[in-house]
Amino acid sequence: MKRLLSGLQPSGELTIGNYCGGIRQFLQYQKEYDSFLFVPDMHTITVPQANPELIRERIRRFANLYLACGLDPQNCTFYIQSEIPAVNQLTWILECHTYMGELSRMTQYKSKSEKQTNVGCGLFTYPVLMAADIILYDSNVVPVGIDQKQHVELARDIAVRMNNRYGDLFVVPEPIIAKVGAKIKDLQDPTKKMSKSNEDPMGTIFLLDSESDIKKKINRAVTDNDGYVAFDEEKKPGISNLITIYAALSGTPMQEAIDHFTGMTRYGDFKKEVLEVIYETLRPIQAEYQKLSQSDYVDTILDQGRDRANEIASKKYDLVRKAVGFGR
Ligand code: ATP
Ligand code: LTN
Repeated sequence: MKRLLSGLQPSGELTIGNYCGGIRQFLQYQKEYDSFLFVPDMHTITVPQANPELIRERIRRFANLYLACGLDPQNCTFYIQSEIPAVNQLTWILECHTYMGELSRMTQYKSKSEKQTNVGCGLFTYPVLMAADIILYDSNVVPVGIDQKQHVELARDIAVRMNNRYGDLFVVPEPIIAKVGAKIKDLQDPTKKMSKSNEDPMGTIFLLDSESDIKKKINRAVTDNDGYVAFDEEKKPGISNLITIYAALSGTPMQEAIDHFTGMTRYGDFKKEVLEVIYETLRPIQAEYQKLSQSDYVDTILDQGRDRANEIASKKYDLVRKAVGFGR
């Protein structure tokens, strides 16, 4: 069975952008593959984090939320990245086979480093850690939003390079990008990606937002003064984003969603339908989350996941270690 792997870093609270581009895709594919989902906690400290306790709380919240969203623990190896020592060990070897030029071209590095004064080396080498996450388990496919595609392509290049140099060590992974909802935009600035670490919470809908907050955010979502609904990402980015959210969350094909809304003249009515779909998606997730967060069920699942992941990861690392000439 082919292997699928993905992760969402606990650098903020999960958003409907994460759900559309990352989680939803994972759920769709989890039964067709030997699926691995993990919480990349080590990626979180690539930018300064004020409070270690908050990271720990989020790791737990993320894990419970994945389960609440429908991650099937019977079908999926679910673990926390920092509990797998081989990922660090492999990262070092891969760093020595990755070029400065390659990492300098990563657009996420460029945009995130611009926002800081003292940029940590980890932000620069982050894509190598991500490559290690992927190729350590011989992952065939990696479902991600469009912003992570470049990183998965780098993982491919590194895998090919290592294979050419040392023989067939790794499976060469492929990204899977959602057809609809691969880049949900910020509600206040629909030219920008909706992101869990944006400063303005009005632009972002979080999976655990209350219905009254969601209503406020959708009602205040930036549109335009044209007075008609149509899909045009250049000229009507706000409206187009809301149509995309509707299509992605309801599972309606994009063209059908566009036809359904095109020509409506009352933005209030249009937004009401979008709002309903968001409520319908989040209600069962939030209810399940409340139940899960009152129990320790997640720990049992994460313990099992850690054990299986470690077994696979340590074997692979051992092969790589020998191939590069380490040890006696
Ligand atoms: P950060 O702000 O910390 O960079 P983020 O919200 O952009 O976080 P990531 O942790 O980088 O999210 O991404 C987790 C997954 O969710 C990735 O697969 C990513 O491509 C996807 N994703 C993130 N934001 C969106 C979005 N707005 N639309 C669609 N997919 C998204
Ligand atoms: N960098 C990713 C999270 C991530 C990931 C991975 C995703 C870390 N390692 C391996 C897929 C496969 C992000 O979403 N910010």
